[in-house]
Amino acid sequence: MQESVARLVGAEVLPLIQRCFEEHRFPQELIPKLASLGLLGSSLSGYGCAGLNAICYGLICQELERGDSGIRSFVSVQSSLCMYPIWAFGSEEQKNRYLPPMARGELIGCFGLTEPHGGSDPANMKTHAKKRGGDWVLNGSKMWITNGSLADLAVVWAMTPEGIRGFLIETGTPGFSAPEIEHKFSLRASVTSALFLDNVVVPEERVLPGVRGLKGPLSCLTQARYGIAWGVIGAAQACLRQLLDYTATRTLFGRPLAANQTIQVRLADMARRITTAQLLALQLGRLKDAGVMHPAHVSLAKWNNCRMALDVARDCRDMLGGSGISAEYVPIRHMLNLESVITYEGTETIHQLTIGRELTGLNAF
Ligand code: TGC
Ligand code: FAD
Repeated sequence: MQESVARLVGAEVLPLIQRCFEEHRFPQELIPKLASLGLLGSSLSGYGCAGLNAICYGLICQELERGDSGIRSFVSVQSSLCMYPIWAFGSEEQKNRYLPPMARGELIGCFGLTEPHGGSDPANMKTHAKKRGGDWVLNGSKMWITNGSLADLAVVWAMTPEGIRGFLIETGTPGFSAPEIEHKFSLRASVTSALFLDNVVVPEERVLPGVRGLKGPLSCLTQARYGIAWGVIGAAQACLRQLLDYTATRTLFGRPLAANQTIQVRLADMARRITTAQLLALQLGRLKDAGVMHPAHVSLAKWNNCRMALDVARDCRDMLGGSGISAEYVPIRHMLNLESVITYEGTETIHQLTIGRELTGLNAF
């Protein structure tokens, strides 16, 4: 699976991604190719999904993010944030209606949790749903939503008198709009949007029956954060790979840059950090496959591996000198993307405080 995805990234992603990043465009033409390899909902079983184990899913994320974080984001959101809650908490009718076309890439999802007033504290949710006869009426807004403007289906979390619940909103529903957020300096090859809900009517059969409360969206985040912990390794690998070529061929002071001790120390340190991040992700995958992975394990890996990848990308950018600011070289694109990746799915501080709470038993949020 890893080799198949690596081939796809080499043949289909790398030739166009720099241009997409510059043009602020998500390459939608890749969706059928991602789907035909079974990469959408790959770790779910049944309903046209591939049923792969957690380590396979991780390796898929790693290879995709070697191409660009935006491509891995697309797959994460479709698989872990949209298909997973339908698979885990949906009715049979909802699963049959949505999962097979989502696995085929014919129906695209987005996940609306974050709100404009503060994404780190989703318990303080303002978007609300009120019962009207057999329907729900939703009002509110969501911010920074990946895939928002290209989605056919939005999984929106809203406060109800019964606590937070998940609503499946087909995006043509009157009162729903999803304008794209422009002028981003990060994840430019990914669609990010706001969602507005103005008296959106959702029938009861489009509410996820299997979960109530914040643990619904947080369980989805656990799945997606797991994929990120693997994915960022690919971004760091791509930076180091290019730096090895560059430092081998650039001659300064009469010798290859790579022949300097301080350069070799920095390269070696990157290999150390990438390898330990990969071992952490591998062990996390083993725990997940054994059914004993805890959200705090995921926080540790998301924090460590995003920090590792961002530091590696920045250091690679530096060792490329002036060339490091050019889009011709991958580190600056990965570095800019990783500024989002370290923020979304729980900022670094959120994951540090999660581990702090686990260690001390005291809630510092
Ligand atoms: P807290 O009291 O800790 O928990 C409430 C309930 O949820 C359960 N729980 C979890 N369940 C599953 N997975 C997890 N990771 C869980 N964490 C907590 C918990 O057991 C409890 O259940 P119950 O039955 O007792 O009710 O809640 P809190 O309000 O104290 O919040 C804790 C905190 C700060 C960690 C949480 O709010 C948080 O994670 N904040 C960060 C929000 C975040 O990450 N947002 C991401 C939005 S989506 C996104 O960024 C997508 S980007 C995708 C892409 O493009 O790739
Ligand atoms: P805030 O929560 O306002 O945080 C601001 C700062 O305060 C951060 O540094 C944070 O670490 C710090 N902070 C917060 N609380 C504390 C505390 N208790 N102690 C100390 N410091 C604290 N969301 C979705 O729902 N769906 C998506 O698909 C999605 N995609 C995204 C794509 C992109 C490109 C980006 C950038 C974001 C996306 N998000 C999405 C939103 C993302 O999850 C949030 O940006 C993130 O959770 C942080 O929320 P915030 O931006 O409101 O920052």
